[in-house]
Amino acid sequence: MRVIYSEDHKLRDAKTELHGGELVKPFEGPFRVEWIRAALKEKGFDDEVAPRRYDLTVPLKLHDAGYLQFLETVWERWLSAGFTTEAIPISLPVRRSYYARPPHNIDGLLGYYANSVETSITEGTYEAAIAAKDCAMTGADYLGEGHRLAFALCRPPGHHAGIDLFGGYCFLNNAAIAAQRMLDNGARKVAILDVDFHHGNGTQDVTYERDDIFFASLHGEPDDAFPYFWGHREETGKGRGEGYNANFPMPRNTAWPAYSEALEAALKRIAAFGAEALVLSLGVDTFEKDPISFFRLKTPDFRTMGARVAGLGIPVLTVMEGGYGVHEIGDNVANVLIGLEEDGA
Ligand code: SP5
Ligand code: ZN
Repeated sequence: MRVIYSEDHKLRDAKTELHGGELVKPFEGPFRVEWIRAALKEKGFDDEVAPRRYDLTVPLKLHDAGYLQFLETVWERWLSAGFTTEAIPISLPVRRSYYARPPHNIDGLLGYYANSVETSITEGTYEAAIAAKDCAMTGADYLGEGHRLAFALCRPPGHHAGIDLFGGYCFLNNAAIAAQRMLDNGARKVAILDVDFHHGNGTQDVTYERDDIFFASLHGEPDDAFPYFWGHREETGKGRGEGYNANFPMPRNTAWPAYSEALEAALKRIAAFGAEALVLSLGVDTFEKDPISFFRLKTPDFRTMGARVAGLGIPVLTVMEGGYGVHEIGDNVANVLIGLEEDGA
């Protein structure tokens, strides 16, 4: 299958992440995609292409215009305010912020648009995020042109990016943007299956009131895992979107047997929805050696995962999300793609 990759991901290379009370080297860095590309090449995925370029029409159907404006200008405004380091919010509108509105001050605006504060904004972050969503949109267009499978090697990831919120290393919701593009290309129903270890709170946010995008997420239970405040089973959608959101939280040390049961349940819901295409929001931070997560999947499990998803029998665009720390992330991603190419039925 084709791999869509942009060099522009390197434009985001943050030096800081707030972790355990310290500023550390970020878990999410350019090295991740280099490891993944190396494994893909070794496994024979050599059809790598650059993304096409798109304007903001599709992202504006999911994200708030003021938020996109903020992303585009925040770095320059941060420097103009006299700051010299990477941008980190300090004050957020939380409970009882009755009159919260976007402040003029860039320091305040940063908190207004944040859903977590480990994600420093740097020079080049916006440009990298734009290239990542272009990778996802290109993948959506390949499916529209008749390909059964494609892989958008997006970086930075996207599934924590909400309507007007960044965080969790995410800025633009690549997976949801791809799903929207598929709908704009003529699909009537698209599903997003999020297998990143962390709940896809951003994807849930941008799809929560919609009945044309079904969202299912398998993740560490919110009582114990980032992003903590979303991902409960009770979150099932709202308005016309009621019944079109399905969360599958799982406890510490979940391994393949229990994980695969949740996966089957999610796939059943997607089939019942009648999805014409699937966006697989792929984080491999469910791996047993992931440094910030607590599931116990093993490298061969990812191949089984891909094969089971292929069993849906619909076109699948895989969009890269998380997966950290160890070189094995490359083999784990490759295994999902190998599984997808098998007949999983
Ligand atoms: C795309 C994606 O996977 N984003 C994840 C962002 C998570 N950032 C916060 C991580 C905090 C982890 N704390 C766990 C400590 C383990 N010792
Ligand atoms: Zn994750």
